Amino acid sequence: MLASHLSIESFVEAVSKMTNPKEIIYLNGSEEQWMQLRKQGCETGELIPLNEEKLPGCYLHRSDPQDVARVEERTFLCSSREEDAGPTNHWAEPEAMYETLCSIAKNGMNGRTMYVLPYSMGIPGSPFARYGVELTDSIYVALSMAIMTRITPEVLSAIQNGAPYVKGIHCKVDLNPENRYIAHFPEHNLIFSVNSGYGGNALLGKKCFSLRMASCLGRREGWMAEHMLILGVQDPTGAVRYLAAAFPSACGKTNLAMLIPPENYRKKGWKVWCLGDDIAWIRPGPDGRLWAVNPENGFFGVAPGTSMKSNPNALAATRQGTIFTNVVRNLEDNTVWWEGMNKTPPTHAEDWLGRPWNGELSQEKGAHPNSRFTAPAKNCPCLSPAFDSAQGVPLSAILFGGRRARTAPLVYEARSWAHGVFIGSSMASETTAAATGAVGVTRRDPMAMLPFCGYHMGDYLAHWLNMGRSVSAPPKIFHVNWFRTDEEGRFLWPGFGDNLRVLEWILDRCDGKAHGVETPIGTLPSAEDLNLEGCPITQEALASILTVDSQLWTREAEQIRIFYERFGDKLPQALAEELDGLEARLQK
Ligand code: OXD
Ligand code: MN
Repeated sequence: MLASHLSIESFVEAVSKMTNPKEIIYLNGSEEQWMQLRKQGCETGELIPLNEEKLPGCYLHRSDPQDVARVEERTFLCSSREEDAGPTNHWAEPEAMYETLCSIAKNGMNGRTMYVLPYSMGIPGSPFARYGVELTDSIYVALSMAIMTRITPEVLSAIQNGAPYVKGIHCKVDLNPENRYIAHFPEHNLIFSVNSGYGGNALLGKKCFSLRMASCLGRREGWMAEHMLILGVQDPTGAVRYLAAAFPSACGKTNLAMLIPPENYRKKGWKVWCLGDDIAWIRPGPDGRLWAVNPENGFFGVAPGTSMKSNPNALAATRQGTIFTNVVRNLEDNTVWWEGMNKTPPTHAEDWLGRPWNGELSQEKGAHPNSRFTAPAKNCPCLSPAFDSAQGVPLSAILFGGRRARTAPLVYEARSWAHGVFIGSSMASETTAAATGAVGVTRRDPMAMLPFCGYHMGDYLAHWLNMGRSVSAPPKIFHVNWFRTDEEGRFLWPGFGDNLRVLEWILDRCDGKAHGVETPIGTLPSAEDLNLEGCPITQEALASILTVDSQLWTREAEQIRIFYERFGDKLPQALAEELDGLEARLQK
């Protein structure tokens, strides 16, 4: 398996020898096979069918209670040289890790079926597309991959005819957290995941392939794999411009990607089109711009907080053909519920663990904070007509952002591409429930890729600088923060649809039309530069989120300097200079 290319038959044979499944089934994407799998999933209890009228084709899945999020501590990069994994990844020597995993996976599929999933990330046959084969013993994983990727007979024949593919082994074994490993072997084209069934650890096309392995491929081949949403903003003239945005997990990528414009914007004809909510593959186009596609085919979204108010498009996307994981089951009508869906929790229900749950009276949350929906992209009412475009969409702007209660203002524009890379490299956010570990701790998360970069972060930042230099019309870079709070912890900016006001300023800046105020950290709008007609915000709150506090920023710069020390001599000189420049401007 450590050979970089194996025929699919040899791969399947080697894994089946090791894991010893009772049978092997190739999945070719036919509806008949999916139906059969859903039926079996219901028989084994992996899936609970939901109300066919209200939620046609939808199922509830309950994961093992100890297997509910990505496990960064147990995620490894197995490059032959430790320095290629860098200081922000856990490294393991490939041969030794491979042996460990083989011994854990030995007979690990005993009594279960091994499913062979040949899938494409991106439109099969397009220049962006890359193929993978996941071997899994989980029906839930197979059906989720059916939603999240493109599985067609053509992909299998291309692979059988020698097209390169990433090998993926996923084996639940006995879900023992002590023996859980998510391991990547970039030089061997292999992902090996054992003892987890959670999406981010087990749907190997997602984080493992489309970010960790793809970031390595992109570096070699001159493109980028990023943790970004992609959206199109249509203005009243009908012109659509595209933006990509990197925010850490559970910081509102899905909400921004599916934004509904405020009423006054809607009346004028503004529309927002969703192309993706989590991953962007970005390449230089022949016109000197950067072009992006979403390699996925569905949304693996965080359920809590998704409501008719916060994101009606996401809610609509979950109304059919969706798998819900670890949400509340409403026993009155066999539908689902989660915190933040509405103010009327069901009173006759089961919580995410399947225990009886009485919404109003219960002290405990009904849905797990990282409960999820896996929904087909085609269900989304605002899915962009360009979603299936083989060459992707040209980017006008790239946004970085996170949850920052204090330091970062609502929005600011980078002075140059290199300064933008500096902003992305030093972005920080308060942690969420999407990964195990403490929630609410501020951590630096360059380009929101800290858990997902498949090689040395210093080399990754150098790749970013090179990509900007390689095109004549790179997108402009901005930083946004929807999460500023007051002393009592209340959000100052209304967020959601009102974020379009910020996007409008950003796009006008890209066109050289909008005014901005230069500050030491970049260019900010003044209150008059934003269209605030009908926006529920006070002048005082607005002034606060459009202010750069030099004291906080001086501390921020000190912290960035400490963070940068981790990269040693791999830190690109241009970024060290950007940091010096920021400090000098702050001192002036
Ligand atoms: C995700 C994540 O699931 O970032 O998208 O954790
Ligand atoms: Mn993500």
